[in-house]
Amino acid sequence: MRLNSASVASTEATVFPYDRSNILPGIVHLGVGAFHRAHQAVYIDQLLSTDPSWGIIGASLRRADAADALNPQDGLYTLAVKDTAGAKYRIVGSLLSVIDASGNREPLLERMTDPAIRIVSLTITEKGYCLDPATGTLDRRHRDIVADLAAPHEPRSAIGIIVEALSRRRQSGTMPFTVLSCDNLPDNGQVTKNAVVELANLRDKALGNWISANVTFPGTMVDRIVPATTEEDRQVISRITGLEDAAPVMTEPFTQWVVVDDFSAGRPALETVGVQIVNNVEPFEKMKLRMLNGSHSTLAYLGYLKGHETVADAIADPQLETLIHEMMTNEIIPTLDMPDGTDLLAYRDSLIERFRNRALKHRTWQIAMDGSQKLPQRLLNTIRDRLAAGKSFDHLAAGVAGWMRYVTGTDLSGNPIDVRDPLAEPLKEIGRKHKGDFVGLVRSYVQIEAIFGRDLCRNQEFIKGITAALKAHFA
Ligand code: CS2
Repeated sequence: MRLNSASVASTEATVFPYDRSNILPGIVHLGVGAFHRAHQAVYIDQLLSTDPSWGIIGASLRRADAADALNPQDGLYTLAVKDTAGAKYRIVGSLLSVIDASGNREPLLERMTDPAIRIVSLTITEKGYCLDPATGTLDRRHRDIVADLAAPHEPRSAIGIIVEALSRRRQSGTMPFTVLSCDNLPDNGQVTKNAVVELANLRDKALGNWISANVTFPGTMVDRIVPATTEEDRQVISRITGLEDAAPVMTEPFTQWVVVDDFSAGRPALETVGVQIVNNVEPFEKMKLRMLNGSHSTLAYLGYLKGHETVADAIADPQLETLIHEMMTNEIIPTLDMPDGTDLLAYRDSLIERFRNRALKHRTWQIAMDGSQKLPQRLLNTIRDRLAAGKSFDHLAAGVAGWMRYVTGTDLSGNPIDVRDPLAEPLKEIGRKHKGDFVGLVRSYVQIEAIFGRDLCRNQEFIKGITAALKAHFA
């Protein structure tokens, strides 16, 4: 039997504790992938019994699969929380439906102009923002942005969709929604604001000014490890709950959401369900991106190349464990400036424990994706700080060297790697050209300004460090 509003009564799993017929939509969420369903949607699920006005309407922008899987289930899905001690299953009810906007944006735009919608949140991954990764500003030459300027009422990019929806709200005299980025970008609120205002300005200065003055973009730090769901997970979860679920998600017990309190159109009482509401999210964001994501990417590239399929396998490799431990302790922590009371050594230890979670099959290949978009905030900015302080960065350099070796597109035995990255082709081309020549490889890669900026390509200390790491790990 398929999971849906009628069948849910028969499951053994824990079920959302409210009457769904009372729930009203208050949030539109762009990008209803596994991360959103295991993070924000779960926090909202926990508060709907006290405030039913914040139901979520999801939207998928690129593919129809989320809508196809979730709508026949009335938006319901199973959340499986797993660690080595066991698993807990819960049916989440906060996602009311999913708009398939992959072909036609109009139904989504109409929903976004509904005054009941007071928050538009996003998990569209780094590349979804159409930024220059090195500077974090809108890439005006991005083909989706070019298309959005040519046809602003039929936007392609998420940024274009937000601008168009805000423009319609302005025209109809409807108060704007808050734009809530939940992606792993440094300064995600401000970066999203800059991109939205810049695109709006290119359309119409008055619109840009209005957005700038009236729309808020709270910064957030989001954290929960959520591997992609596999067919096997789907089968196991359906068997356990007794209901066939085409869109379950699997995650770890840990979850964290830190949000700046800046919602112009009101917000749910997030603090009642464990969200940390702060005035300044920047230190938390930096801590998480550098410590967790920086380690994750390093484990992904070096781990993949050493033949480790999952993060748990990679961290069980004593050499990699030592590298990650030392990288965090000696090279990352000294670059962080945290509010009093933050114990960074305890944070480090908890991250290593989370990486060890064998119940999650988090593939190194999955994390290795889109490295060109991730490297600056995860590793390169930390290296910049180390260089400026005249300090060593050997372990961080190993992560960058791992990325360079990985994106050549051939593994250490000469087999092809399925590199998924917006820059995959040029990256592999450079790899082919400089096969076996580490010096040439580094010199060519660092010229990619979108990743390395204008500074690192000229920094001899940096180039020397990365070349030495490539030799040390791969010669
Ligand atoms: C991972 C993140 O796929 C990746 O790049 O590093 O998705 C990571 O699992 C989350 O940021 C954890 O909060």
